[in-house]
Amino acid sequence: MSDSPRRPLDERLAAVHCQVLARNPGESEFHQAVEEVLESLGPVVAKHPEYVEAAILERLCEPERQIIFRVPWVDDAGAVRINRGFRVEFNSALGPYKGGIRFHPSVYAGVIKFLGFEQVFKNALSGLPIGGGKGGSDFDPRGRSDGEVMRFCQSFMTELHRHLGEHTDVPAGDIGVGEREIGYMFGQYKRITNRYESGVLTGKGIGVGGAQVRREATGYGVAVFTEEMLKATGRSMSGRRVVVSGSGNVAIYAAERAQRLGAEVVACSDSGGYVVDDGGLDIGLLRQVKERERGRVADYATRRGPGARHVEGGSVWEVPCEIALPCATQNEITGPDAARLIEGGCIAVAEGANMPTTPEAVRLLTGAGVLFAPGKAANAGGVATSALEMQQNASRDSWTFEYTEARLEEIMRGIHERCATTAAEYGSPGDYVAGANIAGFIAVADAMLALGLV
Ligand code: NDP
Ligand code: 2IT
Repeated sequence: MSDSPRRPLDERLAAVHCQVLARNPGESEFHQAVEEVLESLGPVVAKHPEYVEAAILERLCEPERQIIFRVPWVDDAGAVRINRGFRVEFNSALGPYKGGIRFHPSVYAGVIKFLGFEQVFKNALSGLPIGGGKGGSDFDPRGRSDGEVMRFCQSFMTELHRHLGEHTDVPAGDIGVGEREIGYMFGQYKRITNRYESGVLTGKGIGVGGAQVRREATGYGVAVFTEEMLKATGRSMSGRRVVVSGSGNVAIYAAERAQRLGAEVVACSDSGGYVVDDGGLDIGLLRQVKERERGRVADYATRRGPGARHVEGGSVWEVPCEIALPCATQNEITGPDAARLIEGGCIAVAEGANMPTTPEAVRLLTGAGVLFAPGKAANAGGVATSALEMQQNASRDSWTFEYTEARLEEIMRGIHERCATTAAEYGSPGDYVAGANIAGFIAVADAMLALGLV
């Protein structure tokens, strides 16, 4: 649940909120994601009674389908293990359900539902024909051998495959799921169905139908969105001190693209601590340690030498910066972290992760005039490039890195523009949270109206 007093909701929205709390007890992340959207929608329901009459909000908050299943597998010692698998097919008004799969011990229904709910708006905002969904498991890949990960992925897909299809539901990666896991899942899907249905999963390796730039897309998109946001106020990233949290897929490529824009990226983290590298992160070394060796940021610091120091435990938000790019996980920037960022001279926060900033922190940051880009907008480059992968798979084509990157950048600039103009139109100029929520909502709501009560 949110850790700050909420703005009072319009009574039609308050009724939806009550119903969500009653129907989904204990799912605090889902409650938080819904509250944050409802808080933006007052001016929309006032202007568009047709959305209220058709119960669009009640329908949007109730997933179209939720699948929970047992995932049995055998570890390297021969012991039988059981995990829980999820796929929440949230909304298909705009296209097939689309969204990642997360493997992390913290996964439960509330996490998958918050992610699926966010995905609906994010995907709509991208302007591409994709609905929203999310999946995952409480499986912890940390310390598991390659064989164990493969057997887990195969068992997970043995159940999930019956719910998927290139026109039905198209998963991709998220925390704990990258090209390796997508490859094993696609292999199992192909074996069970006897179909080389490339468009059923995105984030595949380049050699098995994957798209150029998908690996880099989320992080690149975050940096491009941040630059657009700064540009709108006559500033830029160049020469500015940036801190990134996490050191996974999103963090690495956000850091790389920020460097290309001239920023000094001085810190990143993992769940064990953070590294400060005053010379600027060495992306080649970071990729070697994290992607190829599956190591820790502590290993990066050791290998990097005296310029870099590792701080065991603690929060990376202790490191002063002008631009903060949270790219690890939900609720990682708390109120006290936000206060520290403001004090340290932070001018912009862009969410690479999904919902990494608590409501209290968002309120503090925006209240202090810090530019704030919500994940639905800032991290949409990943799923947008997934949609480009689906497009290439459907036409049995493959595009160059340069062409795909140009498409991604055009999409990110379009999302920025849509957020900014929508926020201004609905009376909150400069409020990217309102802009993203309202623009995403209207696109889905109009599609739902057009499709009737289904
Ligand atoms: P990865 O698994 O590649 O990396 C996750 C990183 O975040 C790791 O450094 C991990 O550290 C850290 N992390 C994860 N959970 C926690 C936690 N509970 N506490 C502290 N650190 C944590 O995942 P991604 O980079 O793909 O995803 C990162 C975020 O970006 C997520 O919120 C995801 O939903 C979001 N996202 C991802 C997209 C994608 O295309 N992959 C697209 C859009 C958003 P450790 O290894 O120690 O766990
Ligand atoms: O949160 C996200 O947008 C993702 N994990 C990517 C989803 C996708 O389908 O590429």
